[in-house]
Amino acid sequence: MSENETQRKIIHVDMDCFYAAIEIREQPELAGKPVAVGGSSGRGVLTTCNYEAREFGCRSAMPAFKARDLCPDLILLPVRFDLYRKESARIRMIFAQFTELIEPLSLDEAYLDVSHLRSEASTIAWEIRQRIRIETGLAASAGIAPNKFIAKIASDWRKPDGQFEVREDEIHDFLSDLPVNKIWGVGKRTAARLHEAGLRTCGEVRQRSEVELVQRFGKFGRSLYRLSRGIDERPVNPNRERKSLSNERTFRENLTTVDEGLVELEKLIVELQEDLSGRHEDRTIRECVVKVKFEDFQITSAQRGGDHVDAEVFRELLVEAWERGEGKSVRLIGAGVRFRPLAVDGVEQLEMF
Ligand code: TTP
Ligand code: MG
Repeated sequence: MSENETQRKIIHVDMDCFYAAIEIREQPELAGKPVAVGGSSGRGVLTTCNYEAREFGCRSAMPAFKARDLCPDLILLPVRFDLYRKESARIRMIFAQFTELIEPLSLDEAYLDVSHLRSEASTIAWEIRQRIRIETGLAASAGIAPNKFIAKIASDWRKPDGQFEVREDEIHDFLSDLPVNKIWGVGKRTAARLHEAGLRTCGEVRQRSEVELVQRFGKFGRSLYRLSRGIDERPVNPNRERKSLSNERTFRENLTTVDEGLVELEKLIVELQEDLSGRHEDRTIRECVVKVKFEDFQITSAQRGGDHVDAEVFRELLVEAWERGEGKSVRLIGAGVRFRPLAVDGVEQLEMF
């Protein structure tokens, strides 16, 4: 970094076992016991569990029956999203007392840019966590670093109820042994491809040239090259909120019949459901969308209002989009959902407190 470039101070705050912590605060007699939230509705998986339950091996996204096998005394509570949204809004109001540059990632997580403040970033992080504890009774952890990528990883380092700072000159060592699946943008599928290429840690990725990474991983190779060196210039973007979630696939050979398309669509729906059950259960679906790209690169999409992933609706949308091609073959199919905005009810409800 050149001397006239000021170093950024980014904090990533992540609440500890968020839904479970709120439920335990509401029912203090549960403190110290293994508690999980979820399981009763939907596909019967935990949204989260407290650290007592984690000692038994219980985890987010685990089927409830399996969690009960691991921990027979587990107390399993129903999900109360309205309550969690309210708490999330309170926490965001606390962030706003420190900086306007807040980028929420989910109900319990946000990036804060505090570069413009005079105090040490770690002191600010500590104060934010104190305020959260005093005003909500909940524990938060924080990561402090010169960029978003490192700050987010660092917030996991001293969980629960802790914080960890990585300074510019510590980034290299911090990343050396970091598993590739922690790299921003690397999901299960990319991680598998990295493993196939013999790349398990950021340190190993660093040993490959940018050219090689781009050859193997396309455009994402360039990100890999940079992120594995801890270079991440993404700004903290206060208006960013995920508006949609989708999966798409480009086929090696174009598909010529809609029946082939429907087979591929089924796989995309399964992936979409997997992704949704991971991190987006707090979001309300507004619309289902199917995208089709034809042999001549013309793109069309068909959508319909709905509040869940309904396979039948997706199939109808695919047929609708497909027919617009009037016999053209298909290069790509995508399936996704659009969400309702998150923040609105949160901020407005806060007036009640
Ligand atoms: P996380 O921050 O991933 O988890 P957590 O806050 O429960 O625990 P940690 O102390 O490790 O941060 O997610 C925040 C909330 O999002 C979590 O309380 C419940 C919800 N969630 C799901 O609904 N499904 C999931 O698979 C995950 C990971 C989280
Ligand atoms: Mg959390």
